[in-house]
Amino acid sequence: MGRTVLPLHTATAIYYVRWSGDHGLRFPGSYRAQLAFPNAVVIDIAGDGSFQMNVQELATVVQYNLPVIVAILNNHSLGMVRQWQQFFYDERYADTSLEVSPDYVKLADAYGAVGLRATRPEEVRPVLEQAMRLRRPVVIDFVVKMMENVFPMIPSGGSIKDMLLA
Ligand SMILES: Cc1ncc(C[n+]2csc(CCOP(=O)(O)OP(=O)(O)O)c2C)c(N)n1
Ligand SMILES: [Mg+2]
Repeated sequence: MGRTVLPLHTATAIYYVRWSGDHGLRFPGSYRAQLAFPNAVVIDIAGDGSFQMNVQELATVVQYNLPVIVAILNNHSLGMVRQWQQFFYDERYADTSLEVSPDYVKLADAYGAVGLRATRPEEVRPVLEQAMRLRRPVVIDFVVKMMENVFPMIPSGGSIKDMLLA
């Protein structure tokens, strides 16, 4: 299950974060949080791969008009696994490319949600502000580079002293 970043009792802002559990669970988790705290700003910070696991739940958020914001960090890749292949498997990439992906703005629109996109750093803040003002189900496609890596990481089987920082 996704992990909330802020303690739930604050209930003004709830974020579900990337890599915090099984693929696909954060989106349903985030709209349940929204149901429990209707006035909170709920943001599901999702990988593109993870979001695609339960994308059909867009129908639920639209049906119940839950103003959840899905912020997709779209690297067109199962990035964590790709990063593992890069560092520990001699760049032998297998089954981690999501080069063929849906257009998330059109997909949101097709479900009756709002689709927004940011492709440059200076667009991040305005697009988030726009999403928060709408109080409707929103999907934001934050387009990032496929080969951008996430640190720190600990190689599998390693301990905290083996942590890679860059
Ligand atoms: C149901 C399930 N299957 C497989 C995994 C293993 N797994 C962890 S991260 C990851 C890739 C994540 O891809 P994406 O959601 O696009 O996030 P990114 O790493 O690219 O930011 C996978 C397959 C998982 N966590 N849950
Ligand atoms: Mg990804």
